[in-house]
Amino acid sequence: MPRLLATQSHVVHGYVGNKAATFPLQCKGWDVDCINSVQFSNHTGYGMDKVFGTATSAAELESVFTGLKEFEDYDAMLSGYLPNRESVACMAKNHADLKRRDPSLTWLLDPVMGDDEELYVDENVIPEYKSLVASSLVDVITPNQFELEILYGRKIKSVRELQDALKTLHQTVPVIVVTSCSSGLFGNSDHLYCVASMRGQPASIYKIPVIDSYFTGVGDLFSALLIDYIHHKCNDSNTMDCLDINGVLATVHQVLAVTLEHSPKCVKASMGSPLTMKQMELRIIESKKWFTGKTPNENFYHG
Ligand code: PXL
Repeated sequence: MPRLLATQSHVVHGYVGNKAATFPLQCKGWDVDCINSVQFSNHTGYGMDKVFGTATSAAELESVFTGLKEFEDYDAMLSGYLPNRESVACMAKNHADLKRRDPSLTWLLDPVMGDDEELYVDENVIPEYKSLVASSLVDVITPNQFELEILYGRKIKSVRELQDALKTLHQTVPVIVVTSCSSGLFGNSDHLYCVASMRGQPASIYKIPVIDSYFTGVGDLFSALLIDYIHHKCNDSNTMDCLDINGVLATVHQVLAVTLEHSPKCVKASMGSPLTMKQMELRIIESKKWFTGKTPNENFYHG
């Protein structure tokens, strides 16, 4: 059974971070070890005054990593939301140590910093993620366009500039998936555009119809399914000859469809509204068949 270490949020109620990633990965046959970067009552979309709990301090994270030294036969590592510079630095040091000891391990870093021009972590995490991305240790990154621009150090206003950014970051990172690009880049706001790029190959664009609601944890589910896909792709055929993430996107899309099916009709979730947030929590358990069965065949490939 492949073993994965995941360092990201824990919410007691709902499905973001490790709560969104663990069950799908377990369904796919992974033994998942979770380090919780925070323990919150619920995700922050409920409203900042409705989030209770604490972030794990860097000293506490370090202590957990120390205890894990006994069991470090991981095949993959994943990280997501970490709230401050100290926690990012602690994850970076410990994940890097594991990767140096076993370079065959697949390392996916989601450089969670913000979206739509807004940072939602401390600004001083930026240099930590930049130096990690430059370390040549990370195999896969999954920034959104805003995060890609931060890592690249420049705004991206055209597909040409996007290609330049990917080329620059590919100097140190073999696989980059830009999870959502601004509609300005591809010119259609009814769709979300995702760009998957492997070093030395042309990037692929995927076009996904936007579901007009507010889902949280979708990126965490996506990165979990992506690391499963990439790990098997590399290990089953011993090489990564192409990167086709359609199956990953189609599975995420099915989870959103299941979530909508289970929500009261005519509810449109909005930030800061606890009732609608609760109704739109990802229906991870109800989506089990999409993690265990045949990959859905909806096609989002755009070119
Ligand atoms: O990636 C989603 C996420 C993770 N962790 C926490 C969050 C959210 C989204 O709101 O609040 C704590």
